[in-house]
Amino acid sequence: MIIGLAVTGVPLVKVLNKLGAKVVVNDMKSREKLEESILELEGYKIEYILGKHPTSLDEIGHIDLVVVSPGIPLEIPFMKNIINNQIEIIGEIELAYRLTKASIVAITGTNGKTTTTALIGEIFKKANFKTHVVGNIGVPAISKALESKPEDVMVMEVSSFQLETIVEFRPKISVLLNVTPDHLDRHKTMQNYKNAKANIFNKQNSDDYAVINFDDPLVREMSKKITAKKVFFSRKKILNEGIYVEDDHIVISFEKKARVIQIDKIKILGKHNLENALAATAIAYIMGVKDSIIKSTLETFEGVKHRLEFIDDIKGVKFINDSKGTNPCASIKAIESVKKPIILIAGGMDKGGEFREFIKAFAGKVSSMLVYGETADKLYCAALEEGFIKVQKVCGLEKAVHTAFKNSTSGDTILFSPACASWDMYANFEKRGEHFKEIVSSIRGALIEEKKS
Ligand code: UMA
Repeated sequence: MIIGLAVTGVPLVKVLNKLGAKVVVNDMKSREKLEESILELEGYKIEYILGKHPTSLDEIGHIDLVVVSPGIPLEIPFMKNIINNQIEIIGEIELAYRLTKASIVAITGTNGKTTTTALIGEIFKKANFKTHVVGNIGVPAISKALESKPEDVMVMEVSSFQLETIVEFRPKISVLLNVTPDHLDRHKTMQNYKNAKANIFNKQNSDDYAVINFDDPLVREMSKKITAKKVFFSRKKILNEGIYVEDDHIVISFEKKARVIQIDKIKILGKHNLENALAATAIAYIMGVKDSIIKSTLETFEGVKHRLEFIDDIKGVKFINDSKGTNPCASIKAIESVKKPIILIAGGMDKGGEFREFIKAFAGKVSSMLVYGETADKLYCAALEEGFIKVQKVCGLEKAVHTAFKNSTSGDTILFSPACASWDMYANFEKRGEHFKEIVSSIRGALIEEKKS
C-alpha cells in the first residue's frame, strides 16, 4: 500500500509495479483533485482508495508493506491502526535505499539543506561522478533508485519527515547542518524533531562519515553518539582538524593543510551560505574531489530558485523572492543577507512556532512589514509586543506586493521571506514563489503599458 499520491506517490507506484508488486494507493484527496497523478499512472494496475483514509483495515485486503509519503503524519488514526496491526511501514527514502546500489550522501538540517545538496551535486558533476540529486529538493529518491549504478552517487536532501520512517537507511556520508525549532505542529516537541533528525546517523558505522557543524551547540551535542567518522566544519573557530575559515579563506586541515578559496570569491552570499559552502567542501574532501574543482564551483554556483532569488529592479526598488524561507530561522538569515532598508512580506501556514525572536532579528534593517495568511495575526501581535509598529495586515500575497511597492522608494528592497510554510494557500513553496514572481512581473508589465500610453 502506498499512502499519498503526489510527487512521491507517483514514482513509488511505478517502481513497485515494475518490481511486480500488487499496489493499493490511498490518499485523502478525491479522485478529481488527484486527476493529474491518476492520468500519469494510466495503464498501471492499481487499486485506489481515495477521498479518505480507511477507518478500519477490514476495508482493504491483505497488506504486506506500507510505504508512506513524507507528508503523512504517523499520528493519524489510520497510521496508528497499521502500526497496531504490526504491518511494516517504511518511508519512500527507506525503499529507495533498499533498492539502490549507489553511494548515498544524505544532507539534513533545519536550514541550508537544499542549497548544500544542489551545491555538492554541482561539485560532483564537475568531478565527473555520475550524480543523482534527489530527495526533499523535489525529485523523489525512489525515481532514480532502479537506474542508479554502484559507481553512482545519490546526493539526497532529507527532511525530518523523511527521517521519521527510515529503518536500515545508511548513508556513506551524513550531514547535519543545524537544528532550530521547525515543524512542531507535526513533531509536537523539539525532542521529537531532534530525534527524527538524529535518525540519519543510526545505521552508520566506522566505515562511514558524518559531517557536523561545530558552531551549532545542539548539533555538536547530538554528534556525541555518532559511530561514523566525524568531520567537523566551522565558520567561527579554527579547528585542530576539519574544514574552517582562516585569514578569510576556506581551509581544509587534516594531515596536510590547504587553502581552498578566498571567501569573498564565493558566489552565494551570506554567513549561512558560507556554512553551506564549508559543509560542501567537507563532503567533497571526503569523496576525494580536487580542491581546484571545489574552488571553481564555489566561484560560479548561483544558488537555488526561491532562495534569496533576485527577481527585478523596478524604479530602483529590488524585489527578492525567498519563498523557501519557510521558518523564522531561514527568514532571519535572508534578512541578514539583504541590504537595508527592507520592506518585508511574511506569513503563511501556522506550524505552531513563535515569532518574537524573528521580529528581534529585524535589528533596524526592516523598515516595515506586511503580513498575510494563517499567521497574519500571530506575526502582527509579535511585532507589536516587540515594539515594531510598522506592521500592516493584508489579504493575500498580491495585495502585499502591491502595497509594498506603493510604500517603497528608490533604494528599498522588497523581500518576500514568509517565515512560514506555504500550505495554507499554496501546494508548495515553489508555487508560492512563482506567484510572487508573477505579481512582480505584472507590476513591471503595467509600468511598460503606462509608458506606452
Ligand atoms: N496526504 C494524505 N493524508 C495526509 C497528508 C497528505 O493522504 O494526512 C496526501 C495529500 O492529499 C497529497 C499527498 O499526500 O496527495 C502529498 O504527499 P506529501 O505531503 O508527502 O507531498 P509530496 O508531493 O509527495 O512531496 C514530498 C515532500 N513534501 C513534504 O514533505 C510535505 C516534498 O518536500 C519533497 O520535495 C517531495 O516529497 C520529494 O521528496 C517539500 C517540503 O515542503 C518541498 N518539505 C518540507 C520542508 O522542506 O520543510 C519537509
